[in-house]
Amino acid sequence: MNTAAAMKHSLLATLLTLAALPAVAASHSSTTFMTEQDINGDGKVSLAEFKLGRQVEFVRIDFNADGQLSEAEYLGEFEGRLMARISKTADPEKRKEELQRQMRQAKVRFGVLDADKNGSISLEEFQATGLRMFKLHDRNEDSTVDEADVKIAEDERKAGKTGFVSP
Ligand SMILES: [Ca+2]
Ligand SMILES: [Ca+2]
Ligand SMILES: [Ca+2]
Repeated sequence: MNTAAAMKHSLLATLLTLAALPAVAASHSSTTFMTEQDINGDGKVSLAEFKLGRQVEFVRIDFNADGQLSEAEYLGEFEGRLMARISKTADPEKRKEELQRQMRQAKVRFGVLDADKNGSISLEEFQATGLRMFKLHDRNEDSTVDEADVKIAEDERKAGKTGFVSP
């Protein structure tokens, strides 16, 4: 193991003790987002907490520990989770279709995350996309996603407004 990898592994060990791994991409529902990203269990998600969760996820996907997510690493990680999820689908034809469809979408997502189009996702690129998602949920812009933001979203929905994220 080289020094960078060794350092990364000790970082990973530290992060793993701090955080449960967010298993899925940031959700479009603020309530789900809060449940999934609330690492310390205080019922809200601070920006620092969210960034830490993203970093843990990045480190987990960065299999060869070079600080970049290659397309193979990104798609491979996604495929692993996808296979576990769709293994419940009994029909092999449907399973295959779903796999192909989801993998196409994952490839598109990789292209979006790789903002500078150099063929890999840096931590900065990974965090930038996460930050955009965080800001969508943090409606009152106090750098925390909590009940207050869900309340605003609910009020908006009652008023007939629909948005990219839901309560
Ligand atoms: Ca890598
Ligand atoms: Ca890039
Ligand atoms: Ca907020």
